[in-house]
Amino acid sequence: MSFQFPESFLWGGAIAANQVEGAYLSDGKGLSTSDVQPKGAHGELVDRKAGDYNIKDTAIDFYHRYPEDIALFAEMGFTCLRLSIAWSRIYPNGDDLEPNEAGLAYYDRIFNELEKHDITPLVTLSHYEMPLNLAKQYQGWASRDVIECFTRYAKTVFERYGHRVKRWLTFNEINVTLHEPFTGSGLPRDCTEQTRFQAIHHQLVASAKAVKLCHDIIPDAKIGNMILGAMLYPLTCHPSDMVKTLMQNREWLMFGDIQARGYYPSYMTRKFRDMGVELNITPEDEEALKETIDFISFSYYMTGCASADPKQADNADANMLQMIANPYLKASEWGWQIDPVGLRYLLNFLYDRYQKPLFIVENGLGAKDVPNESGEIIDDYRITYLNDHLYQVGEAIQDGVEVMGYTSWGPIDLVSASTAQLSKRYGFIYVDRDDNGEGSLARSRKKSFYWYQDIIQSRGATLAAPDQGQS
Ligand code: BGP
Repeated sequence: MSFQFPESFLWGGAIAANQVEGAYLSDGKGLSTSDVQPKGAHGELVDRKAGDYNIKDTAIDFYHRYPEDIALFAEMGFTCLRLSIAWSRIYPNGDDLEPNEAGLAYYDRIFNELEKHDITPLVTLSHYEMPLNLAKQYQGWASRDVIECFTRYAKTVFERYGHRVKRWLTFNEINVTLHEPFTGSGLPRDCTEQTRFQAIHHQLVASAKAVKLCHDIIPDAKIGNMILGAMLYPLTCHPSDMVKTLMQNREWLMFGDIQARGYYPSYMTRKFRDMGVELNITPEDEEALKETIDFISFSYYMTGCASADPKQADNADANMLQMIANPYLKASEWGWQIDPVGLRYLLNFLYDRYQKPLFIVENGLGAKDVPNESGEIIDDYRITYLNDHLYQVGEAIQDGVEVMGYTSWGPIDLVSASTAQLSKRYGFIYVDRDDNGEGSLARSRKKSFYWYQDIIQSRGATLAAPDQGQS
């Protein structure tokens, strides 16, 4: 690609506290909802008992090894690291009135380290976890009281880190409550639609209030939302498939529509009526929602199809949800359909819809990596995946889309959110640890490490034109 990405484009990777840190009870941290999901978001919930096992208790021990890991990110040339703060490190029970100083001090150390390497932090306030106490005592986001707990937490971290953290996101994949209500909102899986949408409403109000706090406390910061980009194409060009696709895409678009425009879109009136959902929206909520985000961020792993034909069942795994498989696409080992061109499509689509800057804050390939006889990981499949997606980002920029940056998911191997496997590896950096927790935790560079280093250094000029399949 002769095209170079703009100089201001941020290059890096994305991690989440509960998938890398470990140290799940250190320095006063409280239990989080992630701590009771030892098999990941798709698995069962457990009560924590002394001595029981959750791979995330240690994860990849980023809590202690962050200087080495951040140095490796810097070696690749990262200008940005997306990370999350574990809410339960700062407010162990969620409803505490005073923050936990040891938790705050930990993230000071992380930001010091990033500063040392000139890496811009992009911080998610809540990435698939909340203090467990809030889920147990308040029914998670079903309770309006949680809005205040969250805004207290957001205010604390904005005040503490605002002088050095200028890029923020509110909730990771805020639409996930539709698919995994416990992971998204601390709600049981069998909650009613009424409860689910009321919880989502509370979360949207909390998000908007955090945006306002951020604007007031850190006027030179930018804060975005974060959506699981679940783009569907019509399975056929039958008009009924078109309408079905429109309706299904609105399920995830609703979140961005509210966060970017400041009010519920009119199409939700009929949807709520059809579902029998009556939301309690106060005049204060309506006022709060008016504070809109500065940019849109999203994760992108796959696309799928929608069909009005009831015989067409969802047959492809797609992150936290399921979709109808697209016959033109191949899938990853975990069944997620790989669609680089869809990323160009989605970037254009979202920019047309919102006219706000976009940030791709997750994209990557989960794969089983097997070291060769010399102990090296030759992960050409990952290089191809990332190359082809980044190539399409370049195309979208040339289409006129304003793209702030790209943080690949899991620049270092980490614990999978959906299945809690470490063998589902995304990293440029290999971590010696298996699904049973065996291994030295030593880090090593994969072939993709050097590839990404080169891409960042050339600002995308060395991306290869996709040579087969889609272009
Ligand atoms: C997104 C989550 C991440 C991450 C990623 C990959 O949904 O925001 O936390 O884990 O997907 O998913 P998985 O880890 O299940 O492979």
